[in-house]
Amino acid sequence: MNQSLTLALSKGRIFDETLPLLEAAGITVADDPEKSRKLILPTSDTAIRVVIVRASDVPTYVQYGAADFGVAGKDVLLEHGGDGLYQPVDLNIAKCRMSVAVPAGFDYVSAVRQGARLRVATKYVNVAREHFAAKGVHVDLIKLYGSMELGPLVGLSDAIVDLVSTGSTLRANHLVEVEQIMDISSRLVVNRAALKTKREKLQPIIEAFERAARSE
Ligand code: PRT
Ligand code: MG
Repeated sequence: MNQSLTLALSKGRIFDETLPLLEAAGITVADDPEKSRKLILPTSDTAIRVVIVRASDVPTYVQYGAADFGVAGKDVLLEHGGDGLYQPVDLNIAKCRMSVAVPAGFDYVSAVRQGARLRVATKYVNVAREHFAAKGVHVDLIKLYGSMELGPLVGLSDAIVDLVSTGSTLRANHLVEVEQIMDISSRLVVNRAALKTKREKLQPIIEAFERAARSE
């Protein structure tokens, strides 16, 4: 039986913070994706390779079985929907929160109280739609793919929904966090079919990740 595995990771914080978990499972990756242009990285286990994809594409690769497993943020998984994915472990890495932010001086509370229709720029339209619907706030959602912080500065939107970790990006752009929607961390995602056909090879890795994540 073919028990070789492909792991989908994005470069940057997810790659960096997954390395120690891989090491806990006895797997090391020789290449640094920041330096190498390779998209397929071998590991110390000849049966395991890492593919480097965009953070928001990780669930898609795993869903279609192009990767057997991967690591993706809760933000990305909520937008993707999670079809075909088994999500066994919250890895507790790449932590941040998803928040509503507005320009300093914009009275968000009064705007909401008065039932104003807010223009909200975000990459996270599904989460944002649910959040504002649950609060009964009327919003026009404007889909962006990045640099949400610019939206209110150039009059594209009244508010943004974005990820915040240190808060320095908001501060640098004179925005203030007015609502925290949810805490975000990254999860291990596994292709549902691979979980059955490659269980022997996958299970020990899932368990090692679980133990390592718990002891963080
Ligand atoms: O950057 P790229 O467009 O290639 O893709 P990406 O932004 O989806 O990937 P990446 O690697 O930046 O993020 C991968 C995952 O890391 C996300 O899906 C989140 O789950 C998680 N994560 C954790 C974060 C942050 N912290 C974070 N701070 N993702 C993005 N940010 C950004 C945020 O969008 C904002 O622009 O950092 C900025 C805010 O940071 P502070 O520290 O200034 O508050
Ligand atoms: Mg980014």
